Amino acid sequence: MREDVNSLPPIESERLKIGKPKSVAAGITGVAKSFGIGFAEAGFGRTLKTMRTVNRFDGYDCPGCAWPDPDDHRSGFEFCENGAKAFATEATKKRLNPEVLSSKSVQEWSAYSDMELDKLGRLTEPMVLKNDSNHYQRISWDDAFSMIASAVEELENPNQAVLYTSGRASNEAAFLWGTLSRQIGTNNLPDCSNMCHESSGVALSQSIGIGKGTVKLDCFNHADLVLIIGQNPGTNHPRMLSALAQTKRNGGSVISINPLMETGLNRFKHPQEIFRLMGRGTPIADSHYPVRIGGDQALLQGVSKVILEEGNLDWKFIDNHVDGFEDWKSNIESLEWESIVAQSGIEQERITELGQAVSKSKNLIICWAMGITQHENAVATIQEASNILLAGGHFGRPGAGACPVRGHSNVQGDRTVGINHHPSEAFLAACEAATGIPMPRTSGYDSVQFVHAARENSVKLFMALGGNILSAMSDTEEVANGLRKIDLTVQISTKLNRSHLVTGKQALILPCLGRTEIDPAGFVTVENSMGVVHSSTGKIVPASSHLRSEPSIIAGIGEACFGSSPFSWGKFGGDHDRTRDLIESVLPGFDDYNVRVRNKGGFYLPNGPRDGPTWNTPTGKAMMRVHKFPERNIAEDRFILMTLRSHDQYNTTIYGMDDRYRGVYNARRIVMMNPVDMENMGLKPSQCVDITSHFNGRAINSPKWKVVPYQIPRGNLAAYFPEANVLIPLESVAKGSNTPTSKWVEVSVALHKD
Ligand SMILES: Nc1nc2c(c(=O)[nH]1)N[C@H]1C(S)=C(S)[C@@H](COP(=O)(O)OP(=O)(O)OC[C@H]3O[C@@H](n4cnc5c(=O)[nH]c(N)nc54)[C@H](O)[C@@H]3O)O[C@H]1N2
Ligand SMILES: Nc1nc2c(c(=O)[nH]1)N[C@H]1C(S)=C(S)[C@@H](COP(=O)(O)OP(=O)(O)OC[C@H]3O[C@@H](n4cnc5c(=O)[nH]c(N)nc54)[C@H](O)[C@@H]3O)O[C@H]1N2
Ligand SMILES: [Mo]
Repeated sequence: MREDVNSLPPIESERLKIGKPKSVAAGITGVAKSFGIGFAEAGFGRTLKTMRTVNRFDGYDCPGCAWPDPDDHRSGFEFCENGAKAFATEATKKRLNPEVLSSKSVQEWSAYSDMELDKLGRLTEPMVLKNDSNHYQRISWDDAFSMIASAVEELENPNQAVLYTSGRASNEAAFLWGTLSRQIGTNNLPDCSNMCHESSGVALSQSIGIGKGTVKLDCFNHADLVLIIGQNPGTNHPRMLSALAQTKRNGGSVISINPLMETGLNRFKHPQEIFRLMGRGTPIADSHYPVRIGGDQALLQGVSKVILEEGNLDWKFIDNHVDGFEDWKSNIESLEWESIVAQSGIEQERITELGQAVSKSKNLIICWAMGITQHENAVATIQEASNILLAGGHFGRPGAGACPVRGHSNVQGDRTVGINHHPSEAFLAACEAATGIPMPRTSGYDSVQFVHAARENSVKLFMALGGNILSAMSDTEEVANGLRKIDLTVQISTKLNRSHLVTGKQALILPCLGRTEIDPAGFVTVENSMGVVHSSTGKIVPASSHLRSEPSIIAGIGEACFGSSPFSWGKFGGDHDRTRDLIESVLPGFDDYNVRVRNKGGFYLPNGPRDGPTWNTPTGKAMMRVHKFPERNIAEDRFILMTLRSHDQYNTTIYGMDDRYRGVYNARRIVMMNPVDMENMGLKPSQCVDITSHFNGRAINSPKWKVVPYQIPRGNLAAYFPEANVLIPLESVAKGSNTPTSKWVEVSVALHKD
C-alpha cells in the first residue's frame, strides 16, 4: 500500500498579494496573455497554428468550454484568453518521457503542486506502476492491454469494474467507451457531469422532457432579457460575453444573480475587435442581485410571486402545454415574503423590480451554471427557473428558453452517445441490435456512488477516460482511501495529475492524442451547449509517435478483452467514420451523420421544446413542479463556503497562481470573506485561518487559508477548488442528482496558530 502518497496538494508558503478586482474583462491584457501563454508553452509555430485553426469550420474544437461558435461564419480567431491557455497546455513543447517519470517515486511526485505536475509536460509512452514498486516504468501497448484483459477476467462480478469519463472525450471515444463498459457487463459509467450539470439534466428532463438547454446562439440576438444565474462567464465562458454584448446592442437587458459581482458582467471588451480595445468596453449587466449562497430558489419563488401578481402570463401556452399550473400557483401564493427575503438576502423591493422585468419580457433566456447545480436544492431551483419560463411561454420560439451553460467541451455529447449510469431501455435495445453485445439492464454507479463502493472494497478495476477524479470529487481523502483499495487503476490521459499518483495496487497510464493533434483515423465529433454536432480536426504534429487516439486505445482494450466476436473491435479506432455509422444506427437524430457532419458547422440535434414545442414527458405536456424551501438552521458562528474556479485554472489543471479579475495574486490557498465578518472576528487581510466543515456530526479540518477581504454577502465565504474539495463531505449531495454540494459547505473558521 502506498498511503504515504499525498492525496492533497502541498501547502506552500504563498506570497499573497491583494489588489482591486478588475472592472473590465478581456481587452488588451487578455489578448497579450493569450499570446504570451502560447509562446511560453508551445513556441511560436505551434501557437500560431493552434490559434489559427481553433473553432474554424475545418479546425479543431476548443477544449476550453462548451460555448458554441456562430452557425454561419467564423472570425479569423475564434477563441479567448482561457481557451488559449487550454490549448497551449496541450500543445506544450514539454515532455514527461519515461526516463523522467520513472526517475522519481510516486511519493516524490506527490510532493509537487498541481501546477508543477501539469507543467511537467505531455505523457509520451504507456507506463505501469507494479504492486511491488513505487516507480512507474515503461510498458508496451500490448502488455498494457493484456494486463487490463486479465483484470477483467478476474472480476468476480462485472459491477466490480468502473469506467469514468471526463467531458472532453469525443462522441466516437465516448460511444466506444460505453460499449466497452457494457460488454464487460456493467453500467458503472460515472462521469464529470455527475459533479457538474447532472442537476440540470434531472430537473429539465422532469420539467420539459429533455435534459438539455433549448436555445441557439442566435437567440441571444433576439432576447429582450437574459438572466445569468450562478455563473462566471468572464472567466469560464468568455466567448459568451460577445453574445451578451450583442443582446445589449439589440436593446435587450442582462441581469446577473450571483453572490459576487463577477468581472466581465460589468464591462467587457471584445478581444477580437482589436480597435475597440482602447475604449471603455461594453457594460453587460444592467443590474446585479447579490443573492446569498443557496438563496436562488427563494429568489426565483419571489420572482414567481410577482409574476403571478402582475398576471402577465402566456395563458394560451399554459393551457396548451403545461401541467401543474394550479399547484404551482397555490404553492407560490402560500409563501411569505419574510422568508423569501431572509433566505435570498435580497430586499422585497428589489425582488419586485426583478419580477416586473421578467414579467414584461417577451423573450426571456435564463442561463445558469455551477452556482445553481452544486447545491442540495439544485434540482428544485432549476425547476423554479423552468416554471418561470413556462409561465411566460418562453419555449418553441427564437430568442427565449433555458440555457444551462455546459462546462467541458463535449460533456453534453458524451451523455447523448451513452455515457450514462442509468441508460434508457430504448438506447440499450438499439445498442444490443447494432453491436450484438447483450446489454446489462441494472443502473450503475455515479461518481459519488463509485467512491462509496471503492471504500467498501467493491471495485477491483477502475479506468478513466481522461479527467482527475481524485481532485475533482468531493472529500479528497475518502476518494483516495477508495482508490487505494482497487486492484488496477488505469488513466487514459494527456498529462500527469494526482489521480496518476494516488492509485490502485497496480496502475497504468495510457497516453493519448489531444484535440489539437493530427489523428490518422480522421476527425472526431463533439456536441456543444446548444445541441450542435460538429467536427473537430487536429492540426499539429502529435507530442510523441507512441501516442494513440482515445478510440484506438479503447478498441485495443476491447479486442484484448473480448476478441472480435460478437463485436469486431478491430474495425474501430482506425476509422472514425465507422464509429459514426454505428452511432447513427443506435441514436435518433444522427441520420446521415457522416454526410451532415461534413457540412459547414455541422447539424442540430432534435430538441422538442425548441423545435415544437413538444414534450417528451409521461403526460405529453411540460410540468410545473412544486418545491418547498429546504430546512436550514445555520448556527451564528458558522459560514457557508462555496468552492469555485480562479481565472488561472481549468478545473483541476492549474495554469497559474493569479485570479486577475478578482484582484488575487500569487496564491490559491485563500478564502474570500466579507470585511464586516472579518472585523467581527478580528481578522486582518492575509491572516491565516483554519477551516472546519460540519455535516451530520462529522467535522473535517483543513489548515492555513489566507483571508482576503471581498464583496461577498455576510456569512458567506469562497475558496478555490480543488484545494477546498477536502472539506466537502461525500454525503453532502444534491437531492435527485447526487451532485456534491460544492457551493454549499457549512464551515467554521478559526485563527491559525503556528
Ligand atoms: N477558464 C476556465 N473555463 C472553464 C472551466 C475552468 O475551470 N476554467 N471549467 C469548465 C467547466 S467543467 C464548467 S462546469 C464551467 C463552470 O463555470 P461556472 O459555473 O461559471 O464556474 P464556477 O467557478 O464554479 O463559478 C460559479 C459561479 O457561481 C456563483 N455562485 C456560487 N454559489 C452561488 C449561489 O448559491 N447562487 C448564485 N446565484 N451564484 C452562486 C459564484 O460566485 C461563481 O460566479 O466552466 C467551464 N469553463
Ligand atoms: N469543489 C469543487 N469541485 C468540483 C467543481 C467545483 O466547482 N467545485 N466542479 C466540478 C466540475 S463542473 C467538473 S466538470 C469536474 C471536472 O472533473 P474532471 O473532468 O475529472 O477533471 P479535469 O480537471 O477537467 O481533468 C483534467 C485532466 O484531464 C486529462 N486530459 C486533458 N485533456 C485530455 C484529453 O484530450 N484526453 C484525455 N484522455 N485526457 C485529457 C489531463 O490528464 C488533465 O490532467 O470537477 C468537479 N469538481
Ligand atoms: Mo463542469
